[in-house]
Amino acid sequence: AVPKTQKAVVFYKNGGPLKYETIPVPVPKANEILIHVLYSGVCHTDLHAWRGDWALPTKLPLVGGHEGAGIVVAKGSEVKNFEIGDYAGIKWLYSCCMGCEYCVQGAEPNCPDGEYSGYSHDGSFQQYATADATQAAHISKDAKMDNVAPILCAGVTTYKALKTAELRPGQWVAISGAGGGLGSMAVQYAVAMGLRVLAIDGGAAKGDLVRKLGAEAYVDFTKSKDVVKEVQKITHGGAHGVINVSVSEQAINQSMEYVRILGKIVLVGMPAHAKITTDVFSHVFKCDQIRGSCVGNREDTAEALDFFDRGLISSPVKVVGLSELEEVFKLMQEGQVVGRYVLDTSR
Ligand code: 8ID
Ligand code: ZN
Repeated sequence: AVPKTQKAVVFYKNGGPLKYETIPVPVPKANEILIHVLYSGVCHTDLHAWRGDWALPTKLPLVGGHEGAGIVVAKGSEVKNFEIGDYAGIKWLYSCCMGCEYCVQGAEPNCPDGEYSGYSHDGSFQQYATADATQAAHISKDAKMDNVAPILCAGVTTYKALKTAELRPGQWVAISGAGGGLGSMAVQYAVAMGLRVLAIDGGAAKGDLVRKLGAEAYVDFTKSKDVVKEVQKITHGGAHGVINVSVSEQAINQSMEYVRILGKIVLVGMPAHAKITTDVFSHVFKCDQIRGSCVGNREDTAEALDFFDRGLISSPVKVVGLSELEEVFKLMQEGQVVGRYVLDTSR
């Protein structure tokens, strides 16, 4: 039976206390499923949301989280695509209108009427969360729940970002911020897609991780005298594509310099108030392209999960209790998270 109350992490103002408290279990609307969230990844977006880093305001009070993996325990009257007992995932895109010009061409994350889990709709930092059944992810019964959780945002997002870069097997992709949550997924999807990976991040622990995940080269931005020159040297002329998943304006601007002639710069990480500056002359002469990439649609989600199901992606997770979210945010703020933290909602 579904309980009436549950544990959640709630904040009442941006940057305010993160309260581990007892709140009511939400009741699913006609279009929703109720998911018993077993594990939730902690994405840097959750930290941005709590701090209020972006121009887009969050709902308040808010239960954050958008990488939730769990079991369907109840469903609304209109739901046809999930049964009780199915495994389901909570993604960043809670819902979209499905009818606008962007939705109809599959650009669901770009819907102007989109709602976001853990941002405008209470998310996965609670034991029971509601999800719009159309957007909720279908998770295989064979999946390990703590490992599959990071696929729902970090995996989907980096897989889609790599598609957005339109690279060919054998080309170099630089992944800036490679040792973090998104980065450690990006390295593996890139390898699985036949790309050569140059990873950029800071410190020996992240270097060890990205090499283990298949990166051919590692540039440590805390040690390198000149990141741009080093990347250009290793790749013999610059990376064909760059996936920017760092939370650093400087790193993003460096990628404009070390990208190869005709290369593609994909923007994914969103440091607060960051601007990209580019020299028009070199932009024109290089004919490089800057492209934004925002999570993925339902098809990207199913494909990203399929790579995981086939054993091509392993999640470098550390599991801690839901009650420890504040400590995870602290480590993340300091750039100390290697791979992904996943919260066990039972403790
Ligand atoms: O759809 C999207 N576009 C999307 C989806 C999910 C997340 C965007 N994001 C955004 C988040 O909001 C955040 O801004 O992507 C960014 C990264 O999220 P994350 O991977 O969850 O964060 P993390 O685990 O903290 O990893 C960030 C890494 O960047 C490194 C850090 O060391 C860390 O490993 N980094 C930093 I900070 N400065 C760097 C630099 N100068 C750097 N790496 C290289 N060079
Ligand atoms: Zn995320």
